[in-house]
Amino acid sequence: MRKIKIVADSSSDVLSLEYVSFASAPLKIITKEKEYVDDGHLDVDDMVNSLEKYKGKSQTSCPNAGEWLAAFGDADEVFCVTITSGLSGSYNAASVAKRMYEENPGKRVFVIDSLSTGPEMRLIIEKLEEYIKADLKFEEICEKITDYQKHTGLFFILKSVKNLANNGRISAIAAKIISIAGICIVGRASDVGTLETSHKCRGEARALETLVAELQKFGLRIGKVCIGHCQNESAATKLKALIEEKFNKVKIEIHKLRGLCSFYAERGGLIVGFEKC
Ligand code: X90
Repeated sequence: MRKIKIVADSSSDVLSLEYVSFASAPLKIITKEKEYVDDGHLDVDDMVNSLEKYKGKSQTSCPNAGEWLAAFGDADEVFCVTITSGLSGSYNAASVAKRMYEENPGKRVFVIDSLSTGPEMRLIIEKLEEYIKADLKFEEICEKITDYQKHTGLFFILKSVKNLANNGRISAIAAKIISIAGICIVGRASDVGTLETSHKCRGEARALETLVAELQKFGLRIGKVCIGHCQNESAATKLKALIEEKFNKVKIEIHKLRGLCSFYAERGGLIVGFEKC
């Protein structure tokens, strides 16, 4: 029996799977006072609340090659999903780990640069699980998942981009615009895996409507939507209702963002992965 495993960094918000062996390689959120490891033990709400009071510098770090290797365990075939290489070194580190791991005879690793994060990674992981359950061959899964990625996308609504700006992941100008109280930014993961901000909306209700219109414009029709939120269950529920009103065949799932995504999306933020035609 070949041992198959899905592995992802913790930006995927996935901690375990029902049918397939899974491991999460944690990113870390680091302040001068504390290091938060984004694993199953992290109290995300407590971290978000403490970081809001904390005035010093904070940063994040991705898993290194050794940590990725540990996550691969002893599997024969590994499907490894990373946060976008456009914003993180996670993909590079996983690629180094792949080369090392494949020096062992019979071991194979397919590293997938999600060009995205959170909920879109979850869609990719769930699709991999489906393929593995259907007993597809390694090569076939690699091909199919590469194609599936062309049919998924990611949007977000952010109320603050302080942590993104402080860590150089968004321009200082964009950060200034959004710092005006009550402004929400609606944007998406670009085709090269960077943040593309497209709308500034006054108030959450407008932002939600804008997001639904964008989802439609970018090809949401049927299929799955995955909504991750940082302490904003009410907006996630409203968004679900708005989407259901427009698209009656869409299957929507809501979850709480874990540590890495919560750090960057900040309180009130929503990240939405979707399948497009
Ligand atoms: O390597 C590291 O330290 C991790 C760096 C991650 C940087 C950005 C994470 C963004 C998360 C923000 C909204 C979604 C944006 C998607 C863009 C591709 C959440």
